[in-house]
Amino acid sequence: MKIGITCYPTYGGSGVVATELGMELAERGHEVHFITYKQPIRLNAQHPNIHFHEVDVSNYPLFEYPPYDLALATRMAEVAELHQLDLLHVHYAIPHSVSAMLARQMLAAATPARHLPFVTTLHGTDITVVGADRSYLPITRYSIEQSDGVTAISSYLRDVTIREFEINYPIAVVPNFVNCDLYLRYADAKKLRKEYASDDERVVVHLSNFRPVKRIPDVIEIFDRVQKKLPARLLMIGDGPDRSQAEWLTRRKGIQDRVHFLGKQNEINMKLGMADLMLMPSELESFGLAALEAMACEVPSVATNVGGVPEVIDHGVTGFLANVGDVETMARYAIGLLSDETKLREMGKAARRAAQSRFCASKIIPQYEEFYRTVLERVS
Ligand code: GMT
Repeated sequence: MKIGITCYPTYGGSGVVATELGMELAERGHEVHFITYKQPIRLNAQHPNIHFHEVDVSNYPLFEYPPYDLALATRMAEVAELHQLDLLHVHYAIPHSVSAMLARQMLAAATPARHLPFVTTLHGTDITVVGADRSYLPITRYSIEQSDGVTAISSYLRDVTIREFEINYPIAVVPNFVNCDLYLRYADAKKLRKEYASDDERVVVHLSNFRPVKRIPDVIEIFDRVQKKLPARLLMIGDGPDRSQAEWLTRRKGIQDRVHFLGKQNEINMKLGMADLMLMPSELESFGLAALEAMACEVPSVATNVGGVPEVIDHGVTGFLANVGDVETMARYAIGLLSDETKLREMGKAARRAAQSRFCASKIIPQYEEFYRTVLERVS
């Protein structure tokens, strides 16, 4: 198949999922065209089946708000025409599904027999935060209903979308996935580990885009309690608006030497593969991709019992869940686990088994391929 993929290329899990999906599809012989305003961060564009088309947004002074969605629609139609795409797959509804809808209409106007189907994958904040804003809700709902196929990354998100948006349209659940051959325990990562921690210290990790929904101060609060009980370091991977507040908090607590703000990183698999525990105390997660990536690396998570997280983490088996803001309980779980090597490694192994049996790319990519085939059959 020839597939056009659009996502937010720089921030957030939806862009990561879209990029990994494109690379996996390319590996399986499909021709994949990324249509985005920047090259996606995790994209290895060297593969012969992968093509990248940049969306150029004109910045004429009259445009206080440059119309990105229109530029995107135009580029989608151009690329679809030039490369005879079979379908578009957009990740994150706003504004990508609206642009795809316009591209489909433009192509049909030029060639009435041409119906370029588009699939929309809902990731979370496009529904729970952005879509719930009255100014975006009607157009989001419309573009979801106009899609030729809709998927959500968890049952939680599917149910919320149907309930809150009153959508009368089938939404398939295709969960997020991880490349289990790449994300695994790195026994030889001792050298990398030594860059941050000595042999007697535990390595705790947090990975996100440092937005308020991630509750970054809670990560610091939990770690502060942990490091009072046992020798440990915290790796903060990623960047975003709440990073400086967190840096300030670590200084105020006098733990700045134990907390490493690494910023945006490549080779996340290596960093996770040498860690002991993941902290994910988010206000909301429709899925929690960071926890899944950690699980594949035999790293259990202490996380919040929200949204789709219980679909990923089995409380007491592959990690621990607590209520939002309950840093005491989360610290207690973290300390209990980090001070018991046998339990920590057992839980890590259970986490990897769960990732392998339910969320490996090799299991999920065929579901997307099947979904595309169904859509194409329906519209042909
Ligand atoms: O919260 C983020 O990291 C950004 C956001 C996005 O759409 O890029 O993440 C959402 O999609 C991820 C990938 O599917 C999920 O793993 C996250 O749980 C989800 N975030 C929220 O629901 C807050």
